[in-house]
Amino acid sequence: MSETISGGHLVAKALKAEGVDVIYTLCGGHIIDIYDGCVDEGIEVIDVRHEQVAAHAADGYARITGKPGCAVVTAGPGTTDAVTGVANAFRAESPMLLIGGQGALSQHKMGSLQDLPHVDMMTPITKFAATVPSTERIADIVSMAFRECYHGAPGPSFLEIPRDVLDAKVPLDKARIPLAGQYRASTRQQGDPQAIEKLAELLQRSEKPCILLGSQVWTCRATDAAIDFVRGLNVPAYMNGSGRGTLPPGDPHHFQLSRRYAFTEADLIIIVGTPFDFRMGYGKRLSPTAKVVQIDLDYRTVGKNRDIDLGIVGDAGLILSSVLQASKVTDTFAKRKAWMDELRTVETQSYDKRLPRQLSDSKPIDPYRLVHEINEFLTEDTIYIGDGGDIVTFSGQVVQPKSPGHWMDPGPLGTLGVGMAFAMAAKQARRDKEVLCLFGDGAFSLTGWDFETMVRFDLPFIGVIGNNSSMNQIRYGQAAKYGEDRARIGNTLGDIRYGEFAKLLGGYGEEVGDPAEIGPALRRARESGKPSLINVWVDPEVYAPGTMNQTMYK
Ligand SMILES: Cc1ncc(C[n+]2csc(CCOP(=O)(O)OP(=O)(O)O)c2C)c(N)n1
Repeated sequence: MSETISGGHLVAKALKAEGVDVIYTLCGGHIIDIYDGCVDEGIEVIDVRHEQVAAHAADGYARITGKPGCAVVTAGPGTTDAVTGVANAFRAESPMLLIGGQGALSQHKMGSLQDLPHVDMMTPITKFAATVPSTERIADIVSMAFRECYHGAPGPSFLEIPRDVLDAKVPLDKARIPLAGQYRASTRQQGDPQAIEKLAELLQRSEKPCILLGSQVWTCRATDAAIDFVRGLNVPAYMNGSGRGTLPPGDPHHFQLSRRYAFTEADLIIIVGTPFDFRMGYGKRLSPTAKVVQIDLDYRTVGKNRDIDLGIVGDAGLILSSVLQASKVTDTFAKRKAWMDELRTVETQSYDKRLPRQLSDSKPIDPYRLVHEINEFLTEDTIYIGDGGDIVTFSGQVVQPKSPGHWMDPGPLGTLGVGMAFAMAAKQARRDKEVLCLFGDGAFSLTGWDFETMVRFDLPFIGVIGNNSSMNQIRYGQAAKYGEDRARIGNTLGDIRYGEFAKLLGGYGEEVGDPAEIGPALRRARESGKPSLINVWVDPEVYAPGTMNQTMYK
């Protein structure tokens, strides 16, 4: 009799072929055979307290490692709980696979436990969503789902595997089992050579260029190419999303606070790997006389929401390298020195204006002081994660990651609750790194129970809560729109001592009310070697300028 294999073991073999070494999950009877397969293949199983966390962790794992992340959840409520994580990965262009259980095919539409139309639900927020129809096809369809994750800009895929399909055994020689490295090709695209020549010409003529290095610079692992580009052609660089940290703070080409000025004054604006969405004012805040060039992995993103002078579709690294090669570097350094100096002056003025707030000794603590202390505390090896509203808006202005790939935020879905999951994935994938996550108290309370998972799996990280006992970003809008006396509806939180919560769950915790204690408390958390929460009581009456400028409140 020929050797047989079950569906769950086929899933594990396909994951292994893809290089996935961990799955994030919350158990259910529909999916246990996958766990058993993971045991055989040496794939770690990290079980969390909420499926949203499992899906966010798979997203975070993909961002950190460059490999697709994988979450496995049970049918029905397990899959619906994971929807937010998949949606976040979809908007953030993060390649991950969610596998959901499903009732047995033999009981299709009979009202089995936890039966729901998962594929219909997932189709609009994935690049690929399908039911696996037979045990023999399981590993093949898993490999197909991974391939789909990398079509154009990356994104998530979803598969549901009915219980009888997953649990059945089939002869090993009847199933296609993909071999590592042999079932999908590189999708890196070089970009149209004519367009590359054209950009080189535009750069040659430009006196005041600037470049925005967006998340795809990290997705494409284009850091070196981007650095060579900006240094070789003397172009001031701004960074957003996962592109932050491409250049280290202090680098002569690293700019941040003068972005609006640069976008208004530049004669050439190159946007790399970030869409003209709300974060970019839909592209409307760029100088009307500047030449605008957009480089993106996704053809559909180029020229969306505003016209451009040149679009190039493809891999950020390959394109920036080719443009540099095609450029005749002559007197660009001398030519653009005045422009670089002009931007540096604007940058320094903004920084100096804000510095007194960053050094403020006031009590309750000014949120600017908190994010300043965090910025001072970060090392080249600290991965920084932001999860919250107003407090994270403050941090976006002040915290600068010191290395590429060391910044994680939810991305354009703006999902609260990603922080614990991203910390979990980052620490699990990179044990050599320090992980620091800044939470709003509102954001923390969405997924905070998974602090216990961090303890259980010995994943030390430094959690900082900017605690204002409110959902302040929303409260600001209510006050602005309806007046102070109606501003407290639906956004008030209890005064929770999260430092005690951390200790209760087996971690390290502290309460901080004195600004001078923030730095020492962070250092003690680092030294504890445990998952930690430093609960910092910040002034609830102070709002970030970014929050106050949001047009939806006006
Ligand atoms: C899952 C989710 N629910 C609701 C929101 C809307 N929202 C945006 S900011 C915010 C307040 C967050 O409060 P907190 O984390 O305490 O940060 P704070 O604004 O107080 O600094 C809310 C509820 C969201 N972005 N995501």
